[in-house]
Amino acid sequence: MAFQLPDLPYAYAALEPHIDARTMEIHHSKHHAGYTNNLNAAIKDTDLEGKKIEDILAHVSKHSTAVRNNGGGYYNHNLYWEIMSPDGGGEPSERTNIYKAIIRDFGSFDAFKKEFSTAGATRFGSGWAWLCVDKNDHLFVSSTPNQDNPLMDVADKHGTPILGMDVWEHAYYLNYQNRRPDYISAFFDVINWQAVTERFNNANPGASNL
Ligand code: MN3
Repeated sequence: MAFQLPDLPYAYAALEPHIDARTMEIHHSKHHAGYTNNLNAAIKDTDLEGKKIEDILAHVSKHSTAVRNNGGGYYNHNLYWEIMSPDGGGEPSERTNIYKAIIRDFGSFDAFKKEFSTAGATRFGSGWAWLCVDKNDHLFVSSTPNQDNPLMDVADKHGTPILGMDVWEHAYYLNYQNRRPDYISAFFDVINWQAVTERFNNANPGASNL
């Protein structure tokens, strides 16, 4: 079974005015579709066919550059669409495990927001900023170049990503041109904290003890 481009969980225009419909349409129907098709082509008739994307990424150093770039692009965008919502933004509810963990590991929501925003703003060229769960069930912020991510064995910091922000120019240039910080600010207005806390709970067996 080849990897499938997922439908967006909302309309292309749903995240306006924060992220414009044309950017969303090109990003999903051209860029994400391209990564999906190129990943399928790269693994066709190899022993990677039929494997879970997480398992492919965990050993990506053994595979081709095409698998690394397109496998990362496929996974990263699946996550990106899911952790945004037209009903998103603000801060997670104080009752949620993700809120409690952010306070525990960053001190305050604002401190987390600053670290995550800086990770995205200072990523040179194209890449991603991440909020991840490490093997000790603690949160950390990191950033990766190109379509790498923290699941990959080539990543500087390993963890399970639960929030990812695309800072490639294709994610914002039509509306924000070179103003990446304005896009980062707008991204915080569409974060689906319910989806992030669900990912946190799934990544972190100890979440119920918070
Ligand atoms: Mn992208």
